[in-house]
Amino acid sequence: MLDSIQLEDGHLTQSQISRYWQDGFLFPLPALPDKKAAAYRAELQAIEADWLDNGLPLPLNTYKRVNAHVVMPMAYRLATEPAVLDVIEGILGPDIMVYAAEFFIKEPRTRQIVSMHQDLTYWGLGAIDGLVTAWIALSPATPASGCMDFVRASHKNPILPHDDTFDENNLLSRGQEVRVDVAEKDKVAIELHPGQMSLHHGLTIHGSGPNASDDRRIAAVVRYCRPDIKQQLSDTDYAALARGTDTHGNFIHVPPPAANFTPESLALYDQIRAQQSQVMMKGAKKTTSIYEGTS
Ligand SMILES: O=C(O)CCC(=O)C(=O)O
Repeated sequence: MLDSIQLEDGHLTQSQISRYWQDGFLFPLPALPDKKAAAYRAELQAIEADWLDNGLPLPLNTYKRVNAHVVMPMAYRLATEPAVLDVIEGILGPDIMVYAAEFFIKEPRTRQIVSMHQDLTYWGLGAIDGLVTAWIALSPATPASGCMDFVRASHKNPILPHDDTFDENNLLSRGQEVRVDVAEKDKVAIELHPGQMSLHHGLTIHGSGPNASDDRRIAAVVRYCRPDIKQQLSDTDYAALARGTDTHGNFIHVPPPAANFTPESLALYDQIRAQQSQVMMKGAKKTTSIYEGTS
């Protein structure tokens, strides 16, 4: 694994920003000190222990995998970590919203994968530059544990055709796979230490293999956007203002949850779920939900 790219006063330099726009990704970047990454992992695991059978309306996995920041304060806190936002500013500018925060978890020695895809395919936001994903490692991400693979400069493509596989071992809602054969030599393995992160553009082709290691592979995945981007397939969408101002009004603002799974936050979660699954499932060949089969 590589040492983190050196930031300048916590911010990306001009040449690092150029590299992001050239490659469609950038890594490994510092996100959290080791101790903080371990503390977030412990906090997540405490929620897993406390809430697995605690009468939640939906399976706990669902809340972890989609829009965790709406119902879990630690996910909101992680998504708005100042050191991460300082880096994101170099890509998006001073006004930053959290569009989504999700935990992508692969248990030890399991077969779950993520097929090669472009994130923006089903989000109804268009083929935009105003969204970037930070993939923050909370455990080691290596080829053995199923780290992500990126295809360099693939973000220069438009949204490409995808096929829905609905494969049960796929962590994506529709098992969507880009209709392009990606050669092994074109995959860049995104190895990260706990506390490091990668950034990727919403059109970058990426995926990941199974976790053959003895540890869990845990990532906090945060999608940041500029307030001027707009949902194109429905009247509303939701995002949390993390830094700066929103003078556009394109999003209903998500507040930080007061505690884990409060009745208010669960109600908001359902509202967002209804809107986003309607957008995401437009054109699906088989009925499913972005909140089903997620783990
Ligand atoms: O965690 C993974 O393996 C894939 C995550 C992913 O597809 C994403 O962050 O966009």
